[in-house]
Amino acid sequence: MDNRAPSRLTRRSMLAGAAAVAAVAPVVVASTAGSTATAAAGRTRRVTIYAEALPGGMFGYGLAPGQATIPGPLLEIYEGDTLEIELVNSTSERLSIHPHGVNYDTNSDGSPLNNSFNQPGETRTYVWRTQTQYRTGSGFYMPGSAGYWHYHDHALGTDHGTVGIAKGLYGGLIVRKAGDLLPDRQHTIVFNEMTINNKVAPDTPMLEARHGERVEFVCIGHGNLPHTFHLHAHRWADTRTGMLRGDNDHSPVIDNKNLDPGSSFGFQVLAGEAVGPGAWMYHCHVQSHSDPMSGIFLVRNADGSMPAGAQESIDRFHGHNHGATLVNPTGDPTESTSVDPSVQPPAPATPPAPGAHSGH
Ligand SMILES: [Cu+2]
Repeated sequence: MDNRAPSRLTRRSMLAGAAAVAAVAPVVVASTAGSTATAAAGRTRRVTIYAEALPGGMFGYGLAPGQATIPGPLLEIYEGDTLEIELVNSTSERLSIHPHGVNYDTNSDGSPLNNSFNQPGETRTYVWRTQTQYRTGSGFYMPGSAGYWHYHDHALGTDHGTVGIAKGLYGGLIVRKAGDLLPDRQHTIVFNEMTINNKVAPDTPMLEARHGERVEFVCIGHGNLPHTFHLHAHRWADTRTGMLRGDNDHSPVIDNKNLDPGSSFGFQVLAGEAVGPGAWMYHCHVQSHSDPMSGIFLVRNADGSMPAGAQESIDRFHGHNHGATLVNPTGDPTESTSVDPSVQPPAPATPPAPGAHSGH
C-alpha cells in the first residue's frame, strides 16, 4: 500500500471543524500528485448546509451562515459512506437539496412530489447513501456510486426547482472509489443557461493552478441549453476519472465533452503538462455561447509566479467584447434580470476539502 495514504486519509477525515473554513479560504496543499487514498468505507459523515438569499435575487448554499456561494460547496465522500445533510433554510422560500448519483429514500428526495423539502425557515435532514460495486452473477457487476455527480434545489419556484437552479442553488458532489488519485486543486464549473456559475465573461471564474499540479475539474450542466465543455491545451480520457488504466485501456481521449442539463462529469489533468504555464482558456464550444461562456485557466509557474505574457492575456480577456449584453444571462424565463455583479464567485482555487465530515 502506498505509505503516503494514511496521512492523506487522516486529513480528509478531519473535516469536522475544517469544512466551514476550507470552503471559503483558498487552500494550497502540498503536492500530492500521484498519491492515492484508501476509503474509510462505511463511515457516516455529517454536514450542515445553509441555504441563503444572496444579493440580486440570487440564492446559494454554504457551510456556514453568511458564506453561501454559487456554486455551493463541493461535497466529497467515498463509496460506502453515508452523508447526513442538515439543510438550514434561511430564506423565505421553500427549497431543498436533491442529489444525483447516490441512494436516498423518498423523504430525502428533495422533491415536492414526495413532500420532501424545507419550508421557509425550516431545518431538515437529508440522508444520502452510497454503494460499492458488486458482482451480480454471469460476469456482470452492478456499478457502485463512484462518480462526479451534483446536487441542486428541487423545490424553489416550481416542483422541479427551476427557479432555484436558475438562481444559483447547485453544487458538485464527488463519490470516490478507494485508491482514487487525489488532486491538489479542484474547480467546479457549472454551465447554467448562458452563464458559467451564473457569471458571464469576463466575470467568469479564473481557475488557477501551478505548473504540474494535479487539478480536478467538476463540470455540471443546468438550465435549458445544450453545452460543450472545452479546455485549451489539456486533454483527458473519457472515463470515470479522466485517466486510463493501462496500455490496453483504449477509452477515447478528449478535450471537449457534452455538458447538457442535469449531466455532470469530472476529470483530472496535470496543469500545463507538456505545454507549460500560461493563461489557457476554457469555454463552451457551442459557438453562439462561447463569448459569454468563457473563462481562464491560469497555470502559474511552479513557484507561483506569473508566466510571461499571462497578465497581458488576462487583460485582453477583460478588455474585449464578449457579447454578454446580447443575452439574458440568468436564462430565467420569468424575468429579465441580469446577473448581480456583487455576487461573488467561489474562491478561485476551490479547496480539496469536502464539505462533509466524519460523524464520530
Ligand atoms: Cu453552451
